[in-house]
Amino acid sequence: MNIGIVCYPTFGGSGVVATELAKTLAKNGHNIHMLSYARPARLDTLETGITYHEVSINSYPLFDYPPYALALASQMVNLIEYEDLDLLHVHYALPHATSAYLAKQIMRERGILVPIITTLHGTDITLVGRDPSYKHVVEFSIDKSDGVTAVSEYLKKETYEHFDIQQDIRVIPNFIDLDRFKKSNKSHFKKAICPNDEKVVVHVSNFRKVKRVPEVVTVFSKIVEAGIDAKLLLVGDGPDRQKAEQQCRDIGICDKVRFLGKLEEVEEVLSIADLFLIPSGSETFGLAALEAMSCSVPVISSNIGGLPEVNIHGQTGYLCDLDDVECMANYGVKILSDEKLHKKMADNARSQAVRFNQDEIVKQYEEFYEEVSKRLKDTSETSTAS
Ligand code: GMT
Repeated sequence: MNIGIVCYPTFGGSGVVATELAKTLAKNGHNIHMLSYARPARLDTLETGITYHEVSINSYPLFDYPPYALALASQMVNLIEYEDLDLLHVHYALPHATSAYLAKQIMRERGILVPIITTLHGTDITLVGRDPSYKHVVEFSIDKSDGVTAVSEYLKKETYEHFDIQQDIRVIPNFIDLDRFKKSNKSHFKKAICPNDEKVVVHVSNFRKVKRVPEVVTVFSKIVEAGIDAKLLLVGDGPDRQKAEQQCRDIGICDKVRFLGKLEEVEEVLSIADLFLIPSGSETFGLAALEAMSCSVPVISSNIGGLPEVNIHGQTGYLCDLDDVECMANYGVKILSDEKLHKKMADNARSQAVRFNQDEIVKQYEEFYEEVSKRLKDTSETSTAS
């Protein structure tokens, strides 16, 4: 199939999922056209089977806010027409589903019918999408998509609860490349970071408030206070970094905490990790937790959103109530001080990650593409005949 994939390019969930999906679809023989306002972080320049198209937005003195959604729709029209797209798959509803709806209507006027699939990821439903300034348009655009997927059962439920949507939402969970994200021997790296064989606690995020990075530091300091000799590696960057740095100075644990910044090869850090912390205040899936689990790292997370669908309490790690740092620290100490328990949870974490095997989940997308395309074709033939 000729498939258009639209996403945000930044580090972070939906862009990563869209890009990994594009790569696997290309590997499976599809012809992929990716559309974004910048090259997606995980998309290499010479990726076989994928052509990258950039949305260009012309500014004009009248535009305090350049109309990105319109530029995107126009570029979608170009792709559908000149690249002969069979289907357009947009990731994150806002404004991608709206631009896609507009592009589809323009193409319909020209006698071409292209199915639109929207994948809901996170704050497009749980936060910004339901803001009164966007809600009506988001609701309408999702409902007008020909197929809608959500990355977890939780997100599907949230969508129905907060939007008046008649569409059937298919849950297709996020997935993981098990060959890339697996524990590998990084003893030189471990030795450099932990010369005294300290335990390694890791957190990976974009350091937005919702990720609760200061809580990660608090939990870690409590683990150390309880007598565990450990180091904390923080991967990523964002608004809460300075706050977390100051907190380390205040508590006096700077020598135990390393801020590694944004990294491409997260799996190298995860390979030396003994524990992963993700105390987020909102998380529809928690791709970062899945990446850790795939590298055989037990996870301690908050018990919110889609996290319980990924991290299984008492098996792959532990879940604690939101903001319960005592609970997270106690479980941290428990895992890090009991080798047998750690080994069992590490093995379980990898087995659980196997359930999200990239090849299997991408197959679900391909089947959904076929199903939605057929449904749209059948409906349009019926309405033409009557
Ligand atoms: O919605 C966001 O805040 C960012 C979002 C994204 O689209 O980059 O992340 C969401 O999508 C990821 C991929 O599906 C999920 O793994 C994350 O849990 C989810 N983030 C939130 O719900 C905060």
